Amino acid sequence: MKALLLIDIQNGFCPGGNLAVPDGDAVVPVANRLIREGGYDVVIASQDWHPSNHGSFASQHPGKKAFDMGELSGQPQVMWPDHCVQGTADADFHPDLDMAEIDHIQQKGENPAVDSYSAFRDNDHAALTGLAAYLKAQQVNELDICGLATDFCVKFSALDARDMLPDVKVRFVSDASRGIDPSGVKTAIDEMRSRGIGIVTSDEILAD
Ligand code: VGL
Ligand code: ZN
Repeated sequence: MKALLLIDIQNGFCPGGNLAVPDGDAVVPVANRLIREGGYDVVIASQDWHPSNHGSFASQHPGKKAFDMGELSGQPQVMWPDHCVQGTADADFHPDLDMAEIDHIQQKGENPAVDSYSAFRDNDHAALTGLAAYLKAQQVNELDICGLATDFCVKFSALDARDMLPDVKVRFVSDASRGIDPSGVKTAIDEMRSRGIGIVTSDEILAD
């Protein structure tokens, strides 16, 4: 079974959002083409879903400002602007994303004490979201991953898919993804490639 995993295509990561990724909304039409014409059996969307006191927010750390480095759950942590707070428009999926075709929504980042870049587990690897079990139950053996942001949630989700689902062929769809920092994007793609993740474009997928 072939699955498509759309990472965090939410208002918060698009222009006008609280943690806008440059050109983030450009992934929406590409994601919609993949959803409608990519031949997937299962389509999953992850949703960054933070309580308003989430520990990744600079606002929770006196003296810190957004994009400073700090610490959370004993690990170095980027201090993010408040973003994707549960129940706010910032946390909603982009209004043009074709949600009718989404089979499963995987929320993440609900524990205020730890961040969760990956759709599979928290950054400290202590708690699982349940997504790996869901994909196993669906007998998924091919997983394409794309969305926002390449250098954070997309990369960590792809690397966790590689680690947690060793029998699944994992690919990153580059033109259906955008990143926060250009040099971080390059490093992320190199890291994914070196870990056995395929790097493909939507045209290659749609031509199959
Ligand atoms: C993300 C930073 C904080 C992402 C989520 O979706 O890449 N990045 N929360
Ligand atoms: Zn977040």
